[in-house]
Amino acid sequence: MPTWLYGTPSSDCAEVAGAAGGLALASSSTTSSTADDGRATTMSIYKVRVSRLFDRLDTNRDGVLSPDDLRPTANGPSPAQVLVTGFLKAGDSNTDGRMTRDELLSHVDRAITGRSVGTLPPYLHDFADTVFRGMDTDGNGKVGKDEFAQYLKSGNVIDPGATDEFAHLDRDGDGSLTLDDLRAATHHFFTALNDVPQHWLHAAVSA
Ligand SMILES: [Ca+2]
Ligand SMILES: [Ca+2]
Ligand SMILES: [Ca+2]
Repeated sequence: MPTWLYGTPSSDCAEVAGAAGGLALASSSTTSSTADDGRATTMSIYKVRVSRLFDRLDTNRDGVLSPDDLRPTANGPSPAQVLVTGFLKAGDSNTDGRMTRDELLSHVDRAITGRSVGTLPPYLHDFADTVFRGMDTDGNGKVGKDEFAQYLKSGNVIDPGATDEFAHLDRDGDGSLTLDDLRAATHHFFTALNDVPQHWLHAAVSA
């Protein structure tokens, strides 16, 4: 029985895992659609998000995260490189250089769930920093709405309403995002038990 399923009768496990896999095939579907299948709700919403992230990062579709999923980049590590490298360093429990979905989900449970922003694993801060630098194209230390929209576009995120996430991420509502906003958004993505912005992160890992 996968360690990330708590209190679930073992007969449900395969179907819950199947629901997560199904999300991979319909990555543009909304989280709420999983509620159609009552069993899928036994997986916490943040794990559904992380499971989708796994599918996006597994670019060679072999069912594990490894260096083989990473494309070389010209200007320093990409957000996807920061994440996959961080996951492997911190959560590859059997140290075979590959991380399965279950290993990732149990790493999230062990090292991320229940932590504050300040005590997140350092690689998640590096991730937020890397995304922020990518968004702040004019380098003024803030991300404006146009920079945010351009970032989504460059990550091929064209879902209607994706740019509306800006208002949720801009916690003080002053029309620009700070690095702290991005760190908070990263924390929410991996821990929040409610629906939180995720298009920005999808753009980040496909850029
Ligand atoms: Ca892979
Ligand atoms: Ca800027
Ligand atoms: Ca702001």
